[in-house]
Amino acid sequence: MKMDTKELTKPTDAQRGVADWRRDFPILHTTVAGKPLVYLDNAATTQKPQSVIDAEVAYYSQTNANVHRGVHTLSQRATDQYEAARDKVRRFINAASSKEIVFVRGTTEAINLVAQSYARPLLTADDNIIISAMEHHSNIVPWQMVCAQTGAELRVVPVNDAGEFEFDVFAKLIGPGTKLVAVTHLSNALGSIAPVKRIIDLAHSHGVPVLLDGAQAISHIGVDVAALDCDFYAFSGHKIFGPTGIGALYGKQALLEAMPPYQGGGDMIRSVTFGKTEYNDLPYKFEAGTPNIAGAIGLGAALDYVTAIGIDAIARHEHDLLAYATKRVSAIPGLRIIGTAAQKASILSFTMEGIHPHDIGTILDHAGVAIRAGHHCAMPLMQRFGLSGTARASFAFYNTRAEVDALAAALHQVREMFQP
Ligand code: 7TS
Repeated sequence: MKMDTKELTKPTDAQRGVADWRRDFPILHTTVAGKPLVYLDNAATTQKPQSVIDAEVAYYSQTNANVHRGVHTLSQRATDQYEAARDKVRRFINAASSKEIVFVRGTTEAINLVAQSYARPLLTADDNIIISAMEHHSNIVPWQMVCAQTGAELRVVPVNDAGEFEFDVFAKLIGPGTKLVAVTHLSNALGSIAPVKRIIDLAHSHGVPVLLDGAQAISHIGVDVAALDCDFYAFSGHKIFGPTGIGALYGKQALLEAMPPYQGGGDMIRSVTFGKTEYNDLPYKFEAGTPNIAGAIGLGAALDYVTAIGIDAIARHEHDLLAYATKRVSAIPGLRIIGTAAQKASILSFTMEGIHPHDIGTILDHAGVAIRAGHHCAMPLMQRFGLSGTARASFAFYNTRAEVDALAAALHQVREMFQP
């Protein structure tokens, strides 16, 4: 995050490439309120490149059939494409086997699956689950539900004033009753990157598995589940330039093998009689019913797209953008950045003195600048900072310094409008 002023005015190689990347995204050339769209709400959902749109259209216009159940040509083709997409997910996160990749609706469903199939059968009233104070509601509520079902305790690792995971407190909270640690890899509200490798190593030294909520991290940080040695990793396709309604849960094979199915229905069985049902092999045991076939194929196309650019090039460009944006908005009187962790990516959350975040968001919309305002589905975190919400600009690799300038100019306008 530290760079001198000269660096901040010099275009980087990545910025020269960004013009090419932008051409791949039709929606980036649209206008809002008569102004060119400046899309800075990537943490909520990302835009889709033409190759992802084409993959879905091609599937529905040339292949559409159900998977795993037809001998006819289209069904076999659909099955091959769906399973090829699973293998793309496996490669993207470096999992050992495609049996470890379960297609789900998204991060939310992945976490609920682990809460109900892994945690619920294990937990007793003497046990606990550990999360952190910077979790999205998706990584809070499923654990509250399973704690209510079993009598287990939910323990919360605090964050410091910069929004950093307090590792020393974590080391004190983990103990013999801890059955799972579930933390976000990258906070959607602050941009803090959690010290996930240290968390996993310490948890494993206590024999405790770790789930990482990768909803945000997946499109900004290279994820290698083998190197991390995490036990579960959850992410959503729509946050990595893929379709909505599709995501993946990675789970270590031995853990998934031992877990009961999450839902019952077609595809997750090997044989059914009214007396007894035998479940299917991994990963189908966790994929009851007709899946989101087109979505999985679209996700595969999105991962191909990101791989072609390279997550390292993406991270470099976004690091530059975040540093530039941080500097530009810091010059605005009364603006306070929320989340100043040393390890940070892609997210700039802030408040402006005397101005409600929703007013900031509405005025920016009139300038064609899309940001999110509110609690970002992280109400406990907002309470930690004594706020009802923040305004949040969140970046993707297709954003530019010119767009950061548009954001800063619109924020200056906001300031002027609210000047007494
Ligand atoms: N976890 C994190 C860290 C997230 O940022 C989100 C979505 C989720 C889980 C849930 O993902 P889903 O795809 O299952 O809905 N975050 C946001 C956001 O920041 N603004 O809108 C959605």
